[in-house]
Amino acid sequence: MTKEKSVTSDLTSSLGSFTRAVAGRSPESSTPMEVWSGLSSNIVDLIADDWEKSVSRAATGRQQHYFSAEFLMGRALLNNLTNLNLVDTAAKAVKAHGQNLSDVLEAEHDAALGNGGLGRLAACFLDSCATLDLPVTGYGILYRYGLFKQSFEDGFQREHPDPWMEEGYPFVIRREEEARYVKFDDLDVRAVPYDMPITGYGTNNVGTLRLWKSEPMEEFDYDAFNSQRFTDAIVERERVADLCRVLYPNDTTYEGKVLRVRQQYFFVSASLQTMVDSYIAHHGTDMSKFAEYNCIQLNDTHPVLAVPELMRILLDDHGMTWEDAWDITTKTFAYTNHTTLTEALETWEYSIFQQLFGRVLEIIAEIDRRFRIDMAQRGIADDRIDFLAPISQGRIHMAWIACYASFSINGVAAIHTNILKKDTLNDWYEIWPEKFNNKTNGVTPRRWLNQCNPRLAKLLTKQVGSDAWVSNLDMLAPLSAKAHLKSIQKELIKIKRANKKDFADWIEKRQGITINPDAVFDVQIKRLHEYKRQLLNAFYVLDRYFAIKADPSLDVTPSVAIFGAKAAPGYFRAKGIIKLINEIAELVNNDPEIGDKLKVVFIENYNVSPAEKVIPAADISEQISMAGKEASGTGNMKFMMNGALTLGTLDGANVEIVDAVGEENAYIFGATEDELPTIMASYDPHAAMESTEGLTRVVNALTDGTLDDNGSGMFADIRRSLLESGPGGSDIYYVLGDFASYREARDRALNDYRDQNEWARKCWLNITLSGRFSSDRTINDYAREVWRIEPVKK
Ligand code: 475
Repeated sequence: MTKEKSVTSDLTSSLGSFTRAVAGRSPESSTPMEVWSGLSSNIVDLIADDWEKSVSRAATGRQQHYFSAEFLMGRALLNNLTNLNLVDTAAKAVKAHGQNLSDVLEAEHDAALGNGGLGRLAACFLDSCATLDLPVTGYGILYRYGLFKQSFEDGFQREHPDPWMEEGYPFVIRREEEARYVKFDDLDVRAVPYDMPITGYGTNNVGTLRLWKSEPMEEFDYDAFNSQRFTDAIVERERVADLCRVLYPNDTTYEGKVLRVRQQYFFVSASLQTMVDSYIAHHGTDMSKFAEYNCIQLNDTHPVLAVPELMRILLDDHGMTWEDAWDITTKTFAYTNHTTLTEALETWEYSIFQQLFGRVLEIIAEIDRRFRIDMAQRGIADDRIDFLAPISQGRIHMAWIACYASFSINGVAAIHTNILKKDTLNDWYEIWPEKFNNKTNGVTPRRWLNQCNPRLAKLLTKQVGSDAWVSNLDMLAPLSAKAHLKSIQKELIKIKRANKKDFADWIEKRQGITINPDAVFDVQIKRLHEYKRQLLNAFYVLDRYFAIKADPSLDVTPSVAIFGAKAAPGYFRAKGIIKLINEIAELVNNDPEIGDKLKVVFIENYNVSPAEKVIPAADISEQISMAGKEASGTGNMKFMMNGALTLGTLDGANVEIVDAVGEENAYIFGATEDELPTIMASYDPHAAMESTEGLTRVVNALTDGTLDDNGSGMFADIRRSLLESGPGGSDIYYVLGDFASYREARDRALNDYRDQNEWARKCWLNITLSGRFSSDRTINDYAREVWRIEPVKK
């Protein structure tokens, strides 16, 4: 037998065994879900030994720990098969059992343990750390329900629970013996870790994501169960299970829920305990070198309770002095900020901390007391000290604790870091400029190119001469010189057309909408937020609709406006915008006079796996936030890698994308971040509307009967947000002001698309010049400049 044949037959036979064990019947008569479970278990079996070795190798030297309340992992099976180079073998093995690999892959639930950008970034980072052989472990929460499932009813968003693990999930392993106890003043819980292996590409190194689950201290409270209090005992058990039951569905907004702060303390306390225990096991009980061996990255402020918790452990469990403990703590933590929106700033009511963890609050109070003395000695004015103190106005300020205790503070794109320095965190920057640094985000080219776009991956591999670009994306740069070649352009056009056909088939099957693969696919996928300006996009579509209606002979480039977005369940206006887009879709898609000229698609229940379908099919990438508001964006990078052109403002990482490809290879519009303060000071949205041709007609459509919000008042609210003055109004995201410039840029892009070869040339430049947006580059920067860790030698 040749090697390949024997590998296939091995996997065929083991897949049979694993599936039988899971399903209790032959793989031939199992459901795709059962075969998925069998194959996934089989994969864990294949990586188990490498995983074990990687974990023990990492434990001896300096390690990095990534603390995050969110990890938006998506699906795992295909990712692991790709990393292990087993996709073809698995396809054959599955087929040998009368099943089909793509059905099996489609059976997998997304692990949606995150809201959006921040959570997905954490997932990309873990992929890069594993691929780069870096000793990094992720720590988070095993939410029983991931981000809600979205459905549309009459065009309104409805939320449903997402019990993603209920059918079993072989990629997390319960580590009973590693359980820890976490104490609250009113509740003690057991924290049980579930470890997920993170395979890397082209390496035997396997990283770990440790997700904590809360359980009752004792399996049964026998006294209670044996007495009249049986139901009370059950209720108590459930109170503990509640702790990690649900992921809070807010993106870039803060909600002061007691359960949320419990979740935060729960996972950081358990994680620190295992880190400290591992340190002692390898380096002894002298804690003085803790920060030499351990560094913790705080993914925004959600894990900031780790600061007082590490102090507590060092003071109370290890008898250290305050000065020594503080010295170690401030050498351990590094903090990443992900948003400058004020509504995201995490502050907690003092009384909540009093109720939950008195000792931690005592420590925060001592940090506060010493902070005030420290600042006074630096000659800082009293009112400024009070503003920056960990405790002020009866609240605990998590970002201030993070800034004070961390040795590194970073933003996630150049423009964002500059805004932190000059504005959001300016006071801190003036005291400690050396703490500040920029780490522009990146995305993993494994999932977001190699895996989701196999046709393009094949072309790149052919052009590079090997698949080495998959773990070194800069290798694509020299290929940019081929952009002018007709042969390259032709192949690229063919690939994009095939991807668009795949997406059209997928969406037709999923939602019953027919779209033409020859139309321009114009895509905006991201959380629904006013600052991201999906409304601007929707207004363009309406305006275009009216223009075609007014002149049916208008020569337009056929296009499909594709949206994907979830709104926070309590965010009324964002839900109104979802309803609006669905109503526009209803109007446009059912008008025979419009036909293929314009279509609107709203991808229901947008998540990681639908993103993997639509990104390779996109022609235009909508990145249209009000300048200064989007910290970075990471979708913009995924589109670029897959050969879509950016239609965007000079915001977040768009600035660096344009810097990489040149302004002539993107469509940039709108007011810039430095212009906006002056503009907004005298901005009159009414005047902007009236002076922009067609815009009044569009805005009126909200309330003149053209569109129906079923009496919800949502569309009147949207109109108010633009035209009324005062809070909640005044068009604070400058939608009407930027409309003319946006329309011009989008029209120009649609027109340029007609020259297919020229368009393909630009796409090729975007693809080949996307190297710096690989999360491998980002992680190498963190590893060298912040974490100071080295790849672990094998
Ligand atoms: C930015 N989430 C993107 C991305 O850096 C950026 C905040 C509070 C509570 C819950 N979730 C959040 C965020 O702030 C967030 O996702 N921010 C995003 O982080 C990665 O690319 O511009 O909006």
